[in-house]
Amino acid sequence: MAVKDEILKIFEQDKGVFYSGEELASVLGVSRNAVWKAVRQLEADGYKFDAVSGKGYRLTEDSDVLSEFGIRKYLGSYADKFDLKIYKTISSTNTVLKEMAAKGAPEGTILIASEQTAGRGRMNRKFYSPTGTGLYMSFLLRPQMNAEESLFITTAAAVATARIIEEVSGQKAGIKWVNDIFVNGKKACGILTEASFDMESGRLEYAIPGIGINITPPQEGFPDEIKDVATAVFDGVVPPQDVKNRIAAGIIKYFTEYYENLPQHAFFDEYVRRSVVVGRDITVIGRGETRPARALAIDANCNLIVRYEDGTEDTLSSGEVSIKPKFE
Ligand code: BT5
Repeated sequence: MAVKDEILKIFEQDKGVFYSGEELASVLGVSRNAVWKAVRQLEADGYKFDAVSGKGYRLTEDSDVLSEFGIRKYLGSYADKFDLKIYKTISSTNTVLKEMAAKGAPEGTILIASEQTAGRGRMNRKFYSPTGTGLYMSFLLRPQMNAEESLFITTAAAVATARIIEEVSGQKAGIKWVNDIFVNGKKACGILTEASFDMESGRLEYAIPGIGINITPPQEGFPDEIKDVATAVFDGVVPPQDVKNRIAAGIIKYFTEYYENLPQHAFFDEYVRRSVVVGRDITVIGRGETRPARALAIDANCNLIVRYEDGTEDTLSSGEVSIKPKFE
């Protein structure tokens, strides 16, 4: 492990506690100059330190930088199950993880980034992923299940994400069928699950749910194309300490609880309860047309049941159509 990482581990374990350069140098068996250099590198990565003469350095309580140790700290007994890879910037956590999956990376590999230069939504739409204000993460799963059951991976990820957003922010987190998390009537998070199937057996080779969350608004505001639909979990509110690591860890924990017992669909009731579309007027987009409808219910397969203006009813599966709530 690099000196920088070892030092970070010590500081993360005891945020707020002072360590002198001498102490760190002797614990790690390196020179004081190496410690000083490592602290400078960490500062360049965005960590904030207080340096007090006679006491040494401490990581300030409000240092909010994504890090492996920062996340592991909240994972408890789950920590050993995962291989966490943290990036300051990446093209797309889904794209890179797909490449790793094709080369045999194991289940439990998780990529987490502070910025994506080519973040993707469904159907190759863009997912705006600016630096420093969001959290972008993807899980590699290799479940023994067929295509139908794998659709619940997205649902489970949506409920896990909504739960932790609500827990850390105190804001109601709704789910817009099928994969968006809404806060205050706007989209604060999107989820894209991609999968690969074995042609012969029809079984899943891997599935990669990718989750993108706007934690705070970008400094320059959201771009024009999405400013009317996008929001951040903390908009006009100061986020609590260490919020990115807490949210990342919370998603990992809650999602894993659901994923390990996926056939039980323990997330289902909460998925329905959090729906922001059931009972509302929507527009159904797909199958070559756009039709006004009313969302009636979500069935046990997480399909959306709608009634069109002519009174006919339809069962929509996420693969076929998307919807636009009238309040968007
Ligand atoms: C999604 O697609 O919302 C899925 C987004 C998944 C992003 C994660 S981040 C980690 C992983 N790596 C990736 O490359 N992707 C995943 P969709 O339902 O198709 O919505 C896309 C639409 O959302 C766009 O056309 C915009 O209208 C809107 N949008 C784009 N960026 C947004 C943002 N940051 N916040 C809110 N809305 C956004």
